[in-house]
Amino acid sequence: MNVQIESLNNGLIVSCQPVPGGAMDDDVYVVGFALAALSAGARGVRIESARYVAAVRQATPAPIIGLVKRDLTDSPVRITPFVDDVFALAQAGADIIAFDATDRVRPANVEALAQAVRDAGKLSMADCSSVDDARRALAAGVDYVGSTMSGYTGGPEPTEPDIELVARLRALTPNVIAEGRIRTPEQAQAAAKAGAACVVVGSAITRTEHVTDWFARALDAVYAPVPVVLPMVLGVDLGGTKIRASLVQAGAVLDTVVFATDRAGQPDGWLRAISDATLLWRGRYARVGMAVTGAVRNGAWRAMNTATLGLEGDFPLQAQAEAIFGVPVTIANDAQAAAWGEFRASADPSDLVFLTLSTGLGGGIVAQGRLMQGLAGHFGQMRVGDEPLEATLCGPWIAAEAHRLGHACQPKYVFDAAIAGEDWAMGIIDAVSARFARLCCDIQVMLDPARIVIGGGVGLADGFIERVQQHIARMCPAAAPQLQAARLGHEAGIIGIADLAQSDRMALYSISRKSGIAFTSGKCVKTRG
Ligand code: ADP
Ligand code: BMX
Repeated sequence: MNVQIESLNNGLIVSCQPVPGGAMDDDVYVVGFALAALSAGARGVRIESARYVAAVRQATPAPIIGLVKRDLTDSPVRITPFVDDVFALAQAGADIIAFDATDRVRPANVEALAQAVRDAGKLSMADCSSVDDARRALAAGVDYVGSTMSGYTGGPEPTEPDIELVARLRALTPNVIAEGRIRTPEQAQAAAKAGAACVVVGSAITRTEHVTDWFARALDAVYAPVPVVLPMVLGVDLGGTKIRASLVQAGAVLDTVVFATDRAGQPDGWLRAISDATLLWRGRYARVGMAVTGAVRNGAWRAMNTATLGLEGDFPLQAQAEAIFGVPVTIANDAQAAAWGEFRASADPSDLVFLTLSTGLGGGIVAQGRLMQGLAGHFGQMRVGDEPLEATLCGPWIAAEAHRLGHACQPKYVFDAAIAGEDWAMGIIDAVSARFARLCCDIQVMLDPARIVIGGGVGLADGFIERVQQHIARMCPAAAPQLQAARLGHEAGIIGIADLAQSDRMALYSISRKSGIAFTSGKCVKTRG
């Protein structure tokens, strides 16, 4: 018999989703959590995967919200991305089928998923990140809208639930499910008062690793000696010209190697070269952070411009790096990592944009204390005619232009010649500075950051920022950005990615099963040969 739309109303739903690959990722625990929750007053359960839905369905007639989570390389959408997933969940016995309803690149659109749920004779729940998502989903005929995806479509995860979104969804429909970061009875009450028809609680009830982590951190703060000694991180900054690897602890660089990127090579070779160059540090670091030129999404890495680095297609960087280094690996775009490094290194909490002028032209944005991820900040990919902006705004263009004028030399010597007053070189540097100034002015009117921080081999070259400032003063006096050289210099990316890796505690769980290494609050213990 199909459940009625009212069956979940005015109640608690417990999401029983074990940490993937964790110790509780098994039928017996999922069914146990579901039955325990239902026996204590939950009105329904939210269950991931057709296998677990089928197992729970055998054990109880209570309403089940089913979903499937997938990590796709060509889409950030994770929750029930395919129409076939809908049918599998329906077949397994789900009453309500949840799917991601965000407006992102996706294999199946919201209309097709909503229709598939109807075809299967089930109710649908659209997991939304915003009011616009919900509006579109309701137009597609979904039964419930949830606040599930709020805070998960870019930037670091917030810690608080998005009660305001719940209230805004309630203005659209009474069928609102509050979900996401609800950890206390008081937060659940706030969601209900904001108008949620029912409230989903997950991690706080069924993710032992998360709850243990909250308590362990709280106790660490009391028991650990102050200052807390943070474990070392191997930070890597892989650019189109050079690779820098450093041992980093608490924001301080302890040791560094720098070597040329083999531009004719491929990712496996670059990873091997990094591993070889840092072999002596093995055993000293507990995590690895890799900042790489190119776009980073869901553990995969892809070049935006193969002229900057000749990487073809998607490369599963996180998994491959974890296999090589044997510790959890956090990955990010190089300029975004540098933006974060600069943000953390300064006491100023206002918004900043970081620009690296190097082999390519990269950028990162920190807004309201959050690093924007995905493609955000890829200013070098903005089009000028058919070409990306970075085609004429990067180190290799300076070298090519010098060559064209009969001076075969590296950008550094073009800068030296410009300082020495040679016309040909002054012309080149002036053209680059003017283009860069225009970009800074455009960024200022788009994002109005408190400062634009500049890094990269060319960005930090002698006299470059001063020349850019001269152009800005002429070009856009009313919207002149505040320019600063990166205070961390060429280490901004390394320090930024080390900090991101340091705080990426959840990465610990992702490889604990695969590697046979169990991690307990920063220490690591080998559990099998
Ligand atoms: P990556 O792109 O690998 O991160 P860099 O930030 O060092 O590496 O940028 C490389 C580009 O910067 C190259 O085109 C290089 O010639 C240029 N470059 C490096 N050092 C200088 C310098 N002191 N002055 C001008 N250009 C430089
Ligand atoms: C390119 C792009 C960005 C990167 C920027 C700076 C690729 C391979 N890279 O715009 O992701 O941030 O270059 O990279 O498409 P770098 O190598 O110059 O430091």
